[in-house]
Amino acid sequence: MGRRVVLGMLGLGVAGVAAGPYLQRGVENVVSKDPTGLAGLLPGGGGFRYYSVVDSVPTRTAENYTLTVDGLVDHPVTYKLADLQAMRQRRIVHDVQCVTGWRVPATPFEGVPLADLLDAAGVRSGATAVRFSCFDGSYTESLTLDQARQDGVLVALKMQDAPVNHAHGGPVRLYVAPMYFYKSAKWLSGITLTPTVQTGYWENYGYDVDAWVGRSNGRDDAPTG
Ligand SMILES: Nc1nc2c(c(=O)[nH]1)N[C@H]1C(S)=C(S)[C@@H](COP(=O)(O)O)O[C@H]1N2
Ligand SMILES: [Mo]
Repeated sequence: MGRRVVLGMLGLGVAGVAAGPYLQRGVENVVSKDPTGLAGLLPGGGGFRYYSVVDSVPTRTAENYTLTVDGLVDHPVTYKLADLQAMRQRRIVHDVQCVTGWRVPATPFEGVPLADLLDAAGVRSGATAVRFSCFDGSYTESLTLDQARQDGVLVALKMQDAPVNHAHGGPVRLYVAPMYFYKSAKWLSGITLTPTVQTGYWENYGYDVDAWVGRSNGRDDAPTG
């Protein structure tokens, strides 16, 4: 279901959505097993909320998905899905926490540690940060190189022990376990090593670049749910 349709059903304007993840609260579509999606329209339903900053995102499959690692690296490379599947996989079980306050406890994510992809590319000495781009054509994110090398950072191929589905950013999304979920870029298509941090989509609207859960965004006491 497209965002406009959801908004229309709720009788809300588009302006509120454009303002940011806080204000999306209540108009997000929960991605649930309900094929109609209608259960997800109930605010505070407890599950994941669906976020996209664009109205529609192309579908990518094993046949046409690619992930490029470039920028300040010795060996720029473009992976297909099968290449990523053939690499060492790591499974993490951690709470998902959105900056708006909703949380999904103990969610398994599985994929390639970002550190492994950085090592394979050979990070050059001038790089201090990583920029992520997405095949939705709009969303971007960033991490410092130190953050990117942390254990809890995966190029995730699985979520809840199943392939990451399209709504959740499949076939490949970023997962940054220790940070608010806006760092976990969906529909990941590019990893670029940069000389300095290039702020991401929501960060350009004032959200913290260092988005540690519980230590940023002034929402540390936000109620969950
Ligand atoms: N490409 C892309 N990635 C994104 C977003 C987005 O709008 N576009 N939203 C972010 C935010 S604010 C959240 S809370 C999560 C939501 O992930 P979900 O839709 O799988 O629940 O994705 C993050 N990654
Ligand atoms: Mo979010």
